[in-house]
Amino acid sequence: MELRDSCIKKVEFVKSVFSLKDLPQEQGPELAFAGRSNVGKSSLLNAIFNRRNLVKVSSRPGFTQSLNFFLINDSFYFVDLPGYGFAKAPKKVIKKWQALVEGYLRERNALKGVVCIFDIRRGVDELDIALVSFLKDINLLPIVVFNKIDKLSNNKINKSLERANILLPRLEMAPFCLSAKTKKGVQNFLERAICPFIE
Ligand SMILES: Nc1nc2c(ncn2[C@@H]2O[C@H](COP(=O)(O)OP(=O)(O)O)[C@@H](O)[C@H]2O)c(=O)[nH]1
Ligand SMILES: [Mg+2]
Repeated sequence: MELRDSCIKKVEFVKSVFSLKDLPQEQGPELAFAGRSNVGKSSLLNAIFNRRNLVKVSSRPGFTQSLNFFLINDSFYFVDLPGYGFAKAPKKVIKKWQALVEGYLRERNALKGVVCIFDIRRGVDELDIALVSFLKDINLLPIVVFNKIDKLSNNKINKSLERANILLPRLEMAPFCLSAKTKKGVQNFLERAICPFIE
């Protein structure tokens, strides 16, 4: 599928990885996508892939524990990380999530940045802040995205953003506000955050 007006010309789902030993061989610069379950991570990936349902969108948060690898333009991976912060997840599930995601983030040399997706209505909480801080600690670039702006007025979006800016550690790249649903802000995010990274 050729995408028009996008640096993403070709997308191919490669594999789901449940264990670090099954990681695919490293390609060009890799970008991962992280966020709390239900923030719209899969929806955002579909939006930037310009595909309706390549990435499964769930109405209910699941306990999916895999890293999902998408090969872009035959040359690098985008990686959909399992969502974090299930209130009801068993301790064993959380431990496994941590080992898989933390191991991947720490050890993957091709990985250059992590898109951190938050819900503009909720702002950021301690888990979100811990994620961004951890990425900075291990020298990965956090790219912060606030999704679901279609749910708030501009005034409320600005207030939520101001508060998040105070709570988050200093960012090299200003946060992006967008809606994976209406696609507002997606083109800007693609052009400023994604395309420079892969070109
Ligand atoms: N209103 C609104 N709903 C969204 C947006 N993005 C995702 N959703 C909805 O949020 C729910 C979770 O989306 P999904 O992409 O599966 O989230 P994930 O768990 O982070 O991968 C689904 O019902 C989506 O339709 C958005 O920008 N605006
Ligand atoms: Mg998802």
